[in-house]
Amino acid sequence: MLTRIDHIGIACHDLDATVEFYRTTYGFEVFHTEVNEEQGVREAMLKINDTSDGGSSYLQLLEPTREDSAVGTWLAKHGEGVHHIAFGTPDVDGDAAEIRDKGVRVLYDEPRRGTMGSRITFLHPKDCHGVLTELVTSARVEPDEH
Ligand code: MC0
Repeated sequence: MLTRIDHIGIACHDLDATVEFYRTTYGFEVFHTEVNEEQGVREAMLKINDTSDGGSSYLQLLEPTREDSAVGTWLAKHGEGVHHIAFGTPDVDGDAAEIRDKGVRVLYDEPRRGTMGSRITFLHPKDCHGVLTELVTSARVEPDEH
C-alpha cells in the first residue's frame, strides 16, 4: 500500500547551484548526498518533513553523471524541472506486482538500489498519464554529518 510521497525528483544541470537555490530561497538543508552510478545521477536529498508511518518526504535534486542516463536524456530534451514523483511503500515488491497485474509497465523485474539504501522501481510514464512514477521502500536512515 502506498503510504506517502517519498520524494519529488528534480532534474538539474548544476547540483551545487540548485542546492544553494533551495537553501537560500526556502531554507531547505541537505540531508544526504550520493552518487548512484547505475542510475547515472549525483543527487542531494533535502528533507521536507517526517511522516506518520515513520518515513519522510524529500526533494531529490538530480544532476546527470553521463549524457546517456535517464536524467541526462530528459534534461537534453526538456531542460530542468520535475522529472518524477516517488511514492513510499513498506512493500515495493508486493505493490509493484499488484500494479503490474493492472497492466502498468513496471520497468524492473526486481527492485534496484535507490538512495540511502532504499529499494526502488519505476512505472513507465506512458502508462501513468505522463508521469514517471517511482515506488520506494526506504531503509532507516540518519542524516549525513556536515
Ligand atoms: C521519458 N519520458 C518521460 C520521462 N522520461 N515522461 C515523463 N517523465 C519523464 N521523466 C517520455 C518521453 O518524453 C518519451 O515520450 C517517452 O517517455 C520515451 O522517452 P525517451 O526519451 O525515448 O527515453 P527512454 O524510453 O529511453 O527512457 C524513458 C524511461 C527511462 C522512463 C524508460 O527514463 C527510465 O528507465 N527511467 C527510470 C530510471 C530513472 O529515471 N532514473 C533516474 C532517477 P514521447 O512522447 O516523446 O515518445 S534515479 C532515482 O530517482 C534514484 C537514485 C532514487 O530515487 O533513489
